[in-house]
Amino acid sequence: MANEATLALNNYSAENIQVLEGLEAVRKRPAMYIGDTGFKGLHHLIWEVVDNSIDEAMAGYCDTIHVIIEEDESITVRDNGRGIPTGIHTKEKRSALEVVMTVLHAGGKFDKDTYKVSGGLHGVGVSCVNALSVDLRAEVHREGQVFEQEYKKGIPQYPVRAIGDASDTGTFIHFKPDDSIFTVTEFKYETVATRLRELSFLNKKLRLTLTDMRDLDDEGKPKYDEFYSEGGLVEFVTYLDNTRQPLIPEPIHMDSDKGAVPVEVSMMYNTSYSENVVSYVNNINTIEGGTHVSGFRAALTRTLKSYADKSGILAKEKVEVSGDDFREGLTAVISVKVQEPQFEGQTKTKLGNSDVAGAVSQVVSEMLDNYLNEHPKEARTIVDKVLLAAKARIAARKAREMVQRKNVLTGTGLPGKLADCSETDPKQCELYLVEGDSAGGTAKQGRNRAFQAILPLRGKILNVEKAQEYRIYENEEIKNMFTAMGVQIGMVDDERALNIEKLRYHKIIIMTDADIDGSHIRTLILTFFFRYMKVLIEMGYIYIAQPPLYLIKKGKEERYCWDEAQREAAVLELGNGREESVNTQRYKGLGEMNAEQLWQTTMNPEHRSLKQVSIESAAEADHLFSMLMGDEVAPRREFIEKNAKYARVDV
Ligand code: 0RA
Repeated sequence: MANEATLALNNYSAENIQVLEGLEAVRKRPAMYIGDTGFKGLHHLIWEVVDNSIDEAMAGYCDTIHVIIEEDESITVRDNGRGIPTGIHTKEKRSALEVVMTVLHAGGKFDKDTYKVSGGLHGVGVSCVNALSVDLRAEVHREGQVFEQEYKKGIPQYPVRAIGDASDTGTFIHFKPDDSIFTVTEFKYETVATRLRELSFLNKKLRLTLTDMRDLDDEGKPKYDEFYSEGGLVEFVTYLDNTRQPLIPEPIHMDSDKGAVPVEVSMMYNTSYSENVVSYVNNINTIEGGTHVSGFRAALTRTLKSYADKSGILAKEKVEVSGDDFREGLTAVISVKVQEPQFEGQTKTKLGNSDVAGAVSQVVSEMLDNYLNEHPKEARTIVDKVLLAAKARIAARKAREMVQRKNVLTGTGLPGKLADCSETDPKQCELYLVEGDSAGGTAKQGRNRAFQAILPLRGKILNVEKAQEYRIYENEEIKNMFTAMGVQIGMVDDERALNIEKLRYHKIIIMTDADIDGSHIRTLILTFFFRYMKVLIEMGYIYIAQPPLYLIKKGKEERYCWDEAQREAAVLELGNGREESVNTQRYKGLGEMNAEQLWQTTMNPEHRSLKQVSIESAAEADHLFSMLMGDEVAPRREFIEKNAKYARVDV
């Protein structure tokens, strides 16, 4: 880098020194700009480039965006917008294209009229992608001509040049991430597809395509998907709820771009007990919610309550209805566009702008009130559901108070089954959630008691997808998890919130058998974390232990293997490739290992491999869990059949 920078400096003017310093800052501290240099950061490069095209689409000039994963793990993004301007930028004295590609945050600066609101979570612009790519080529079709410029690690290789005629307009960016910066270099099709699907719902009538040149079929055709939504958020909630039973025939849609903040909300009621509100600011998923979600909730409660009051239903029933009750069985998508979003919270995905609450609340109050008045039958169904929820909630509160009071009475409040560790700094502490008392016993013997705690879970834990909230407080295994972890569910501003101030472990490791039952139990536990402790997943505290699948032995030599490739390598090494000359043990359960083996293979931080659970897309995860654990059998069967050969579900 230093060499290239000096070389290029010779023929660059003073302004460009700043540019090089900017690009160098990105290369020195990439994580500051794109979050991390692993899987997430790598994919962030695509989002950053696609975001620029989405801006062009939101401005009304682009209706198609193509994304191609090339065979060599480089990426092409192409749109049919106006094309990045190529003329000389008056202040910078060089092509605007070069400025956009090399100056941090230069994205749409010189076009005040462009309504620039998109931008990835970090919103750093395409120049960061350029700085972190060994090669990048930009091609612009504009004003009848084709222009191009190429860069290496962000440094232009020649001035922008015209190379031919064009009859269309658009921007084409092809980049190859620098593998000396990224620890992961392989793009994952499903991750890109999920995000493009989400973007198509959030930006109706925009066509997004994905092509994977690494994955050709028998006829040489690459894997391909097209994402297009005519109805936008209405189709999004319908998609999210397609595994649940609807309570009303159609989603309720609310939309307004009259005010300072464009607001779009689509909501549906189903017969389940869970609340699923997915929210976005400038196409970014706000996992922790924020002012737009508060505004929505306030308006929902106020409007439904006032309708129920007016219709006299509430007076008849003597239950005290709270905000939560209006959201049982609710699936909603909220999308707002905010000029200068402020993100706060534990994971910087909580909208802080206070004026947005009022804007959302106004739109929702007005349009929901209209809906209720025009649809008396549906309105009645919703209010009845709310009343049922209120009654169940009162039962839940009693159950919850019982649990929490009991903890106070027993002093430390720790469950008897927990074998705690001696270390008290949560950052150093690990909690293993282990399937079954017998494996739990082995883990207790094998662990390092200084920093590893063991909580055995007996058999199947409650399926929270099908249970009302109060039932989780009656479930022994779930209660034990709450108390062992030191977290509590309480109400903050009329919202159910998880208090993690006293969280006792920063690694919570799910350890189950490597068979069907084990994977079912793992999914049950993950569903519980997803529905009730999502923030722990978001903080990166939840892990899955990876016990080995095989032990290959010959004489005194032993090799543990975690996959088929390792098994073959071990057979080659110990048995010269002959299966019959080695002893192969296939581990089905943790119980087949003794304490020492379990420690060496699965618990010892020096040898073990842990899989960190992350939520790539909250909407997609909701869809997955409701399908895997919900009532409808058909979609689940279809999913399992489709994914059978992978026999693994990534969440
Ligand atoms: C600045 C100004 C204009 C368009 C763009 C940027 C633009 C950027 C990107 C990035 C990817 N695709 C893009 N398409 C357009 C407007 C220029 C005009 O007035 O014609």
